[in-house]
Order: sequence, then structure tokens, then C-alpha cells
Amino acid sequence: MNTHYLTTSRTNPQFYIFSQLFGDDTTWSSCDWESIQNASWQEFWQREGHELLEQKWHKRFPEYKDLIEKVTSEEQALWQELWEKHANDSSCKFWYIFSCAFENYQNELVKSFGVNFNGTLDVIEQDLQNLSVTSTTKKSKQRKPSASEEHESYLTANDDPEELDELQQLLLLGLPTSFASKTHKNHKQRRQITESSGSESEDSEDLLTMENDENRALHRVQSGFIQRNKRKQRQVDKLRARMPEFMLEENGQMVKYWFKRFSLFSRFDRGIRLDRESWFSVTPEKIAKQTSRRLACDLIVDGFCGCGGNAIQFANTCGRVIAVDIDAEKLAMAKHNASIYGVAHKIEFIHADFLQFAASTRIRPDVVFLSPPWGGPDYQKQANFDIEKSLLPVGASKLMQLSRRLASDVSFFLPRNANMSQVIALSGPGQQCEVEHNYLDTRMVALTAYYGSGIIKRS
Ligand code: MGP
Ligand code: SAH
Repeated sequence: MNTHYLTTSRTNPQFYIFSQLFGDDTTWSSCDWESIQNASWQEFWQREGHELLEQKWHKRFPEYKDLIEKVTSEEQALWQELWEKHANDSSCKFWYIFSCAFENYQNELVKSFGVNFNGTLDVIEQDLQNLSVTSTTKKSKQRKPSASEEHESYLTANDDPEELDELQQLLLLGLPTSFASKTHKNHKQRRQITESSGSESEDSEDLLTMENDENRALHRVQSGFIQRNKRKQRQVDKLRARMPEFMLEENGQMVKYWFKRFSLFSRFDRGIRLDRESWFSVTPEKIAKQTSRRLACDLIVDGFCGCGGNAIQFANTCGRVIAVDIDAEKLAMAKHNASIYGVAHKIEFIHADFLQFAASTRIRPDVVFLSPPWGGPDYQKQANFDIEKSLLPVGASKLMQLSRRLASDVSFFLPRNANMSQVIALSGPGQQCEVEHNYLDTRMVALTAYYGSGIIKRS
């Protein structure tokens, strides 16, 4: 994977969606890859292309805004030429990242059908040959990224370019930055070399001067190094002070969520509140926005509202939102977060167990949206996540049955490794569903499944 391109999108991960209709008889092998790719690219480029080009342009040429009014027509033509080149180069880069994400999508879709990947590689390769994907992307498909590249691609979902240095340090949590002992060791080694060579031949006085000179130089280097490290350490300390305390525990495994905070909520710095579970469960804003565009309606029920990642976005596209959660503290946080986005008045927060709520309510929404607990970050340990056995509080079929009591259009937010045959089976005999794979840059975050003719895209 070309890290340069990924670096450019670090501050603002691009959001790609690949979606496909599935019925009883569809499998991954009957996917129309080419049309999925074309439709996804067009969808993305129409949604974000123009803005991305403009953003990048103004970053490259900050003087443009001030100059353009005053330039001659000849200069204007030169600017125009520059713009065209910029638009062309930039769209190529975005296309490249998109193609990488698309390759990942193909691989991940196949895996989610529980197919042994090695056995199908040739077939997929054949499919890829038929696509107009550039040869560089084909190469990248077969090469497993190195550890450092995997780290890079993890970073792409972060919104904190200024703090990457600190991130790298924080990822080694439990620092001290151990510079003192390190330099001491080097110093010792150098001494040993000097001493041994000296004992063999040289005049001891010369040696002493040399050693003093070396020591002085070494001292200068060391003190610069110490200064820099002290400065870094102070920055790290400052950053750690801003992080929730629990993140620094558990071997630092939760720290990654801190670095995604602006990807989770673009207004994070205005006082967004999250508890431990919500840090790893909240739907990233770009994905929540997309789901809310898809599910725009008069009345929607968000059955597992959490701290409001989805509910807040629904409030922007739906007439009214009913947000249910079993945890009163999370509901309070959701209400607070919704007020930061200026939409709290559009959401009715209901403290209830969704199972009981759905079984007893007389409310008849247009759509029910479900993002239940997946059992914490360990969901990733299953090769094929069993949505009947591992979702909480009950399996997907039971959740679907209860939701269908309220509305025929139901949507699930599910783990990226969800068993695809089970996801399709949820639509019921003879019915179809649409499965959307949600990517931030080249990384698949999760999938969203749509059931019911009112919300399936092309039914
Ligand atoms: P993740 O797998 O914990 O993060 O969750 P990431 O960065 O993909 O992990 P990595 O180890 O591969 O780096 C990805 C996304 O899934 C989160 O941002 C949440 O939106 C969603 N998510 C994760 N969990 C554990 C849950 C859950 O239990 N319930 C719901 N509804 N969403 C979850
Ligand atoms: N979509 C949310 C995150 C949901 S996490 C967001 O973007 O912010 C799953 C939520 O389900 C948790 O908040 C948890 O408290 C809630 N939950 C668990 N069991 C529940 C139940 N039986 N009824 C309602 N909510 C439940």
C-alpha cells in the first residue's frame, strides 16, 4: 500500500461504501464487481469529490484566494492550467485509494461467506483481470502489508496530524523515553573502544585529549537530545492528561480510540461525553451520516442509542427520532452530545430495554435501526462473527422479529466479520437485503444491512 497517499488523507479519512443486493440465491461469486465499483466511485466522487479538490487546492496554494482578483488574464490562464493538473493528479490519487479499498472489499466479502480464501484466490484474480483496476493496485492486493504499513493504515482513520509524534510515543505506553540510560550505554561503549585501542598502541596523553574532545561533543549532542526528549515528554504528558484515565490502563489497548475521537465526533472538542463502552461502540460520524441519509423518514426508532452517534445524525434527516437505551447514563450523555450538535429537541430519549419496548409499544415508526452490543472489541477474534449467537442481548433473528412488529423497514449495524449467509438469511424467504460495507480509507469499519422494500436502494 502506498503510504504517501494514505498520509494525505490522514486528517480526514475518506469514506467509501460498497453495496450489493443479496437474496436467497445470491452468493459472492455472482457479484457484479464492475458495476459495484463504478457505482461506488460515482457515489463517492459526487458526494465528496469537489470539496476534496478545493480543500487540497487551497492547501497547496494558500495565496490563490488573495491573488486571483488581481491577476491578469494571462496569469489567470496559467492558474486554470494549474487547476486542471491539480484536479487530474488529485483525482488519480483518490481513485488509487478507492481501488485499494475496493480490493479489500472483494476479499472481505468472500471471507464473510466463510470461504477458504486461498482456494478462491485464482477466481478473484480472474475477476480482477476483467476490471479496469490499475496494475499498481493489483500488485498491492497480493502483498501483505508490513507491520509498519499496517500501523500506517490504522493511522488513516485518525484526525490528529499534529499529535502523531505523541501517538507513536503513546503507543509504546508505559514510556519513560529511556534516553538517559541509552546514551549512557553508548557512552560506555565508546569509552571501551577508546580504552582498548589506547592500551594497544597510542600515547596516553593524546588519548586523554581526544577522549575529552569526544566527551564534550558527545555532551553537546546529548544535551540537545535530552532537551528534545524533555519537550516531547512534556507534550506526551499533556496529551495523557487530556485522555480518560481508563484508557491508560488495560495495557493501553484503548488508546487507539482516543486518536479516533474526531472521526467519531467532528465536534469532539466542544465537550462530547463518552463512557468506556461507548468509546469502542459509537458509530463514526461519517458512517452515521451516511446511514441517516439512507434512512431518512418521518419517524425512526434507534433501538440501541448509546451515547448518540447514530441518533444525532438521524435527527438531521428524519422528522423525529426515538432513541432507546437500557443505560440511563448513556442516554444522558446522548442528550448532552445531541445538544452540541443542536438537535436534542428532535430526539425523544427513552430509558428502556429494547426487547420490552419493542414487544409492548404502540409507536409505529417508518424505520427501526439497530446497533446492538457485539460483545466488546473481542468480536474480532471470531473469523466469522455469528450474529445469532454473539450479538447482545439476543440473536439477530429475534431482534428482527421484534422490530418487524413496529416496521417493515429495518436496518442493522453489524461487525465487519459478520457471517454473510446469516446476514442474508435475516431478510426472510424470497426476500432481498442490501449489504453496505463501510470503509474509512482502505479499512473496513463495519457493515450496514438494510431490510424492507422502503429502504433497499434498487428494489
Ligand atoms: P473496532 O474494531 O473496535 O475498531 O470497532 P477498529 O479501529 O476497527 O479496530 P482495529 O483493532 O482493527 O484497529 C470498529 C467500529 O465498530 C467502532 O468504531 C464502532 O463503530 C463499531 N463497534 C465496535 N464494537 C465493539 C461495537 C459494539 O459492540 N456495538 C456496536 N453497535 N458497534 C460497535
Ligand atoms: N449506535 C450507538 C452505539 C450503540 S452501542 C452510537 O453510535 O453511539 C450499544 C448500546 O446498546 C449500548 O449503549 C448499550 O447500553 C445498549 N443496550 C444493551 N442492551 C440493551 C437493551 N436490552 N436494550 C436497549 N439498549 C441496550
